[in-house]
Amino acid sequence: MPAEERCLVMGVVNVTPDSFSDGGQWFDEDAAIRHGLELVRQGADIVDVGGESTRPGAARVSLEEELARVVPVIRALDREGVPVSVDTMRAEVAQAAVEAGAKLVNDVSGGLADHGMARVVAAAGVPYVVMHWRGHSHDMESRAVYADVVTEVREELAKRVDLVLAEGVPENQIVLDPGLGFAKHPEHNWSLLAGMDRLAELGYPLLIGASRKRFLGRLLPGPDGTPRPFSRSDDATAAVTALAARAGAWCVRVHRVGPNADAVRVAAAWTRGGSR
Ligand code: PMM
Repeated sequence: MPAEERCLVMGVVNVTPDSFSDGGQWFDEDAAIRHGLELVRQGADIVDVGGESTRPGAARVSLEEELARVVPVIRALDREGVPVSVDTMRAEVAQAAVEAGAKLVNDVSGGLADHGMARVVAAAGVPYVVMHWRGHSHDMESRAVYADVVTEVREELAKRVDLVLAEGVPENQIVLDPGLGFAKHPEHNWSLLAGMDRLAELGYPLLIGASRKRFLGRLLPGPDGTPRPFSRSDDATAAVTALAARAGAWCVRVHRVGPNADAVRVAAAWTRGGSR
């Protein structure tokens, strides 16, 4: 991926009834399209359209249902000139999404859920986000066992990269993602953020998806110890964005674009030591 002047902002449109923070809000096709356009107005560089919830414990949707949710939204946003990515673990969905205009494939399973994915991405010639993943949502909690999370995530990502390269995806199309919250407990997520430089040593751009995740709410409990709800963790998300951008992240994936678009600009000015 080309080096960008600043960290990119990927805005999320979950066309699902059950995603963790925005499930049901953009399930209707027109609402999803309007929301994608609004995210661009707020400063999103890319809009990530997904049709399958990956919240812990979520059941899978059928291929037909996933296609019906994402393809019309991607086609409509592409017609409006919006750069769209598709958030899917299925090669057939990635293929249909690219045909509908998607410019990037974001695969939370890093190719593990569907072994045909890398080949589809290679043929499509689009960037491929390979996320660290250990299993589907219904049992990912049991897989959150690490002796040294940064070393293990790094090694497992490096193995995924080898396989993806062997399937023909060019090196310069690969983006890596530590997969915050996916088979990770809060302490694992913080270790991975603190260890971003060790992940960057693999030599690929990094995407960070911390937005509204539970580990932020757990860090900021109310006076009675109850974790803060995701609906009030957008400020914490923007703080992670500023720090991740300053640490060299290529892109952040966020639900509320405005404050995060500001945060990446602040980080860029800080890094440059100037506003231009
Ligand atoms: N997180 C979610 C969905 N897709 N994609 C990438 N690359 N990285 C992530 O961390 C990620 C993702 C889950 O978030 P949501 O369901 O709350 O949008």
